[in-house]
Amino acid sequence: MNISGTARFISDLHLTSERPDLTARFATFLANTASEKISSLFILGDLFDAWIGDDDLAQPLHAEVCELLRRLHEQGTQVFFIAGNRDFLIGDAFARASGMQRLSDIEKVGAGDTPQNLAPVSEKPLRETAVIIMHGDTLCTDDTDYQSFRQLVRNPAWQADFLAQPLTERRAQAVALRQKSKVATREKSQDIMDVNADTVQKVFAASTCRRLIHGHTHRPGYEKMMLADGAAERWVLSDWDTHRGDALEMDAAGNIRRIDLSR
Ligand code: LP5
Ligand code: MN
Repeated sequence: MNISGTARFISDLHLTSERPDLTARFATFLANTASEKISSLFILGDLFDAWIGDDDLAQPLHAEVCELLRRLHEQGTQVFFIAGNRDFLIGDAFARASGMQRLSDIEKVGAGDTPQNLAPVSEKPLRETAVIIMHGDTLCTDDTDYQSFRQLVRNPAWQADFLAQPLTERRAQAVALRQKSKVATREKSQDIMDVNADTVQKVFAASTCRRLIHGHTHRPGYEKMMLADGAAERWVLSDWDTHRGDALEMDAAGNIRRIDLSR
C-alpha cells in the first residue's frame, strides 16, 4: 500500500439521517478529494453518530455514505478507517461494501510508508514526517467511567452478544445508551473529558514519531510540546457541526495544513 502522495485526515463527522446538511458537506468534501487526486483519506472515527451493526445497511443514510465512499475508492483514493466510540461496530461487511480499509486503534503513517500497527510497538525506525493517528478516546484516561465502559463494549464476546440481537432491540439500546452518555457527560468536568498529558507523552515514548493526529475531544487545535528528546506536536481535528468542521492535509513532503470545512 503506497501513500506517497497527499493524505487527508477527518474525524467526528457524526453523520446521521437527522443532519442531511452534514452528509451533503461530506459528499462535497469527497468529490473535492477525488478531483484533487488525494492518494489517501484517513477517517479517524465517529464517521457515524451511531453504528449498531453492518446489517443496518438498508438505512438510506448508510447506503448513501457507503456509495459515496465506494465512488471515492473507485476514483483512486485509498480510504482508511479507525473506529471511534460511536462506530466501533463497523465491521468487514461495511468495509468491503464501501471499499474502506479498517485499521487498528493506533497507527503510524509516513509519506511513502505503509500504515503500521503500533501495538506492539514497532522496532522500525520512522521517517521524520511520520504521524501517529488515532481516534483520541484512549487518551482521555482521566475519564475512568468511560474507559471501563469502553473496555466492556470493545470486548469481542460482548459485541457478538450485542450483534446477535434483533436490529430493533439494538437500536433501542443505542438510544438508551446515548441518553446515559448525555447525562454522564453533563456531569463530568471539561478537564476530565480532555486528553491526559501523561498519556499523550506515553504514546510518543512508545514511538519514534513526534507528530500525533486525533479527534474525539471536539477541541480542534494544535499543541507543540517538549519531550525529553525534543519537540513533539499534537493536531486535534474538529467535529462537524453548523459552522464547525475541518480536515488536515499532509503533503508528500510531510507538511500538514488545516482545511476549514465549516462554510
Ligand atoms: O459520545 P459522547 O461524545 O456523547 O460521549 C463520549 C462517551 N460516551 C460514549 C457512549 C456513546 O455516546 C454511545 C454511542 C452509541 C452508539 C453505538 C451503539 C453501539 C453499542 C450500543 C451498546 C448498547 O462513548 C462518554 C465520554 C465522552 O465521550 C468524552 O470522552 O465521557 O462516556 C460516557 O458517557 C460513558 C459513561 O461515563 C459511562 C457509561 C454509562 C452507561 C453504562 C451502560 C453499560 C452497559 C452498556 C450496554 C447496554
Ligand atoms: Mn468520539
